[in-house]
Amino acid sequence: GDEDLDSTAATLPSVSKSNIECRWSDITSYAAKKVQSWFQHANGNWELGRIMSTSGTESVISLPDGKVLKVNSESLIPANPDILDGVDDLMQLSYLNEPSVLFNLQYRYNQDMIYTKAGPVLVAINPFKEVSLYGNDYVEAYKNKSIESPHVYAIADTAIREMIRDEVNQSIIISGESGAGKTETAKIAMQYLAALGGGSGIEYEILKTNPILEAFGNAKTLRNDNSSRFGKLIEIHFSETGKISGAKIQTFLVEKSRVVQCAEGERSYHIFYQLCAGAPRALREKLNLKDVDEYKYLKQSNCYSIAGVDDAEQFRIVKEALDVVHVSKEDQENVFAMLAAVLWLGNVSFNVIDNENHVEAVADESLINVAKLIGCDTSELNLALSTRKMRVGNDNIVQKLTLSQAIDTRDALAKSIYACLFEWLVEQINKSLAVGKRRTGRSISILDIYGFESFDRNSFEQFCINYANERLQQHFNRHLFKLEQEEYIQDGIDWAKVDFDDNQDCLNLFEKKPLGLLSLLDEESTFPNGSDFTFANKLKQHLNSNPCFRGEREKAFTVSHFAGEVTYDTTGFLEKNRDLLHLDSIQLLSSCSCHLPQTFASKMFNQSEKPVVGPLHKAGGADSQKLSVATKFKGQLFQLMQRLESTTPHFIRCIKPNNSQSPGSYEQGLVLQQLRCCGVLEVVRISRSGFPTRMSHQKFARRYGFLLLENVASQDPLSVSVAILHQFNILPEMYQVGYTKLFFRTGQIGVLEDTRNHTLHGILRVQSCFRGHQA
Ligand code: AOV
Ligand code: MG
Repeated sequence: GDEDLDSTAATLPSVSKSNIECRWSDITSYAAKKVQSWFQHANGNWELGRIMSTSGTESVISLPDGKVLKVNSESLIPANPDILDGVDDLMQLSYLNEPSVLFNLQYRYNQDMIYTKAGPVLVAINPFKEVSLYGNDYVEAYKNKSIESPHVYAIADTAIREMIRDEVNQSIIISGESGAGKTETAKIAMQYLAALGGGSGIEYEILKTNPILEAFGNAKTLRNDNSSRFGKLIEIHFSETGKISGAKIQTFLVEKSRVVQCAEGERSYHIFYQLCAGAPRALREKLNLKDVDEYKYLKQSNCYSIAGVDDAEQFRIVKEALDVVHVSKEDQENVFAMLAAVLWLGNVSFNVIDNENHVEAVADESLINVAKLIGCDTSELNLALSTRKMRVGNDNIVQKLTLSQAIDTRDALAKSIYACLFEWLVEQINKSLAVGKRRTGRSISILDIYGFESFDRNSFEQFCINYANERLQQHFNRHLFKLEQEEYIQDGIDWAKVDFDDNQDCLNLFEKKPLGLLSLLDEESTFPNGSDFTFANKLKQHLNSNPCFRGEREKAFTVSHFAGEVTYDTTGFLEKNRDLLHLDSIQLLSSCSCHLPQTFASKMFNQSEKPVVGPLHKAGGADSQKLSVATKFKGQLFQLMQRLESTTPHFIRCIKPNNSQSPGSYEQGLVLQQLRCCGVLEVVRISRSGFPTRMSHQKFARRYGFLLLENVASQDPLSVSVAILHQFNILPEMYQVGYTKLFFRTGQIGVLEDTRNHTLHGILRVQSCFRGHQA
């Protein structure tokens, strides 16, 4: 932030001509009375003040409440002139420092202008209330270009137009932290695409996937009442005439641990509560459904409802949506049976049967219900939950499980059933939305993926999520870098003068083979004796020299991400990465008489046959190992990046203005931290490291030409421009002269503008004096 002051200051003392020096001193005294500046309070908040005087390194500043403070001049950051208040593109600010950006966004937010551009990026600040910015009238207005202000609609509109004009696929990449508004933004974009590309009716189906996926993949968390617990890419296909012809959804890493465990005050997936509240009588009886508070999986977090949400009504909406995407009534009932089976599984309890703590399942209502719902005998279910078949030498033996092993087995089965159900649903939806034979290959993809996460305690989930964000950030950087580069090259500017930081080092830390985080994790996961502890030690041993890595005490390690340092606790890493479901459980599902468990079992079998590392794999048999979660995720991510690479991206960064999900509150510190994390300030930084202010030679000459001491009326705009630059002794590293434009570093134009204003004021004063004499 303080670079601005530095660069301004740098031009001041180097003026040599005495007549110009005189002007400069005028400016400083003028500035000393008038200049607005940002002052940071001890609590970190910024406030706009006026510099009263400056002497040496100290300045006196007056604040809006009348307080006058003596402060270190270096701590002050220049503010923009009032005329720039609330500009709709941050790039228009002559000072691009953090407080100026923060204030501009807040100024707009207070007037319900939640969208602002940061160059090519759209910033969206969650209003946490209904704002009247959407609907048919707005769609029409953006379509006809009768509104210019930044909006998701405008982004979606550009995407459609560029898709048709350039015949290139487009992507809308939405990021931001939990509760920032990604999912809502994605839906708003989908609405616009559906409105413009609708007609065939398929757009209606596409919109109906939202309530389904939200019911099965979203949950109430402490951060967001409707938090997506999976990443989603929806690819919407268009015909030559720009009409929607179909769509395809890909999901990433659904959080399955939530099915069996969730924190106090949070909920499991919405669909469980919806089913319990909304199932009609006949269905309730068939599935033996009880109220939510009778299920242990739902009871543990002490939270059953969401303010303002009617779960029974939502259930009706979900069923209707399932009809629309052609999931048959019979399949819907199968789905509900699986949900009930998961709930009942959580109630299955165990009795200790010997003094070695071995157990068997209690043959109560819950065990009977699970068996009935998935279609197996209670005795088979009991065996699958309380024993494990093992191969020792050439013998098959049956090992009894201890209480904690049995509970783990039960929970693993519940998690797997749910994850398979989710995957299966997405497949059904995709079948229904499938693009017909007449596909053109033109598409717009919308990515709604979990944002960077940094909590007090970070586990395997955050590790994967932040790795994904690191990849997306690189995509973001490289794209913006390329855009900038093209503009410089077009105007003949020396690109080498612009530095650019990449996050390749951090990505290498994750991806390098064999000594990267992911490889080492997989290696340790395949060792029978590997533990979270040995894993953490191995990381320290091999990666400590990596500047992006730091080993921590106990089982922790820290990664320097682009968005900040995150310390990960390796507890549970290996287990979550292996994600084993015992063969006994898979066999149980495959022997079930119901259709869905069988489908799930064959899915799991297929997955089990894939090797962790290609060539070492022995075909079939007991040696076959499942693809690790991290490796599978990395594969998905690479595929995603490849797909995105071939598209023209449009970036939307969602910002959460407060942590209480309440309207009207804008916490500066919170917003600032997100602006840094999601790369908005990075865009600004990239531009700042270049020459963000651009002005054509004509405009520059017109605006500042009158300040010249020599008469240059006869000269061409370029020569006039160069003469101005020389007269004001703007340092050569502060600007570049292009074929058509001048390129300036941040803040440079501000200096000239001050001079211009001052001179104009002077002229006005003289004129008014003159008029005074006349009168
Ligand atoms: P997220 O997708 O970014 O979080 P959501 O899109 O679910 O966040 O938004 C959270 C809540 O903010 C919504 O349920 C709305 O109440 C409100 N909201 C967001 N955008 C708008 C808007 N444009 N207008 C009105 N209200 C809005 V997470 O899925 O947790 O990362 O994993
Ligand atoms: Mg979401």
